[in-house]
Amino acid sequence: MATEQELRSLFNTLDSDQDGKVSINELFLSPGLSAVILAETNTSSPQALLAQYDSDEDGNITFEELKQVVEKASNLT
Ligand SMILES: [Ca+2]
Ligand SMILES: [Ca+2]
Repeated sequence: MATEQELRSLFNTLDSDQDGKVSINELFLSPGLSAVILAETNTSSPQALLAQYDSDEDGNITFEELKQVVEKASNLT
């Protein structure tokens, strides 16, 4: 379960270069944090996570994309 605030905080931590997008490299560089997201969304790998989150397929996850997936998973309270 996650609130939008928690999600934002998680996103900011994942976005280590602070460009407003989480790339696949940033997911790999943050294994502990990506594990939290993996648990929230029932995906099995950073690649699967990116494929699921990246709705416009530009190779990066924006906060809006992250939020949409968590909302779909009904984990956003
Ligand atoms: Ca980034
Ligand atoms: Ca995207």
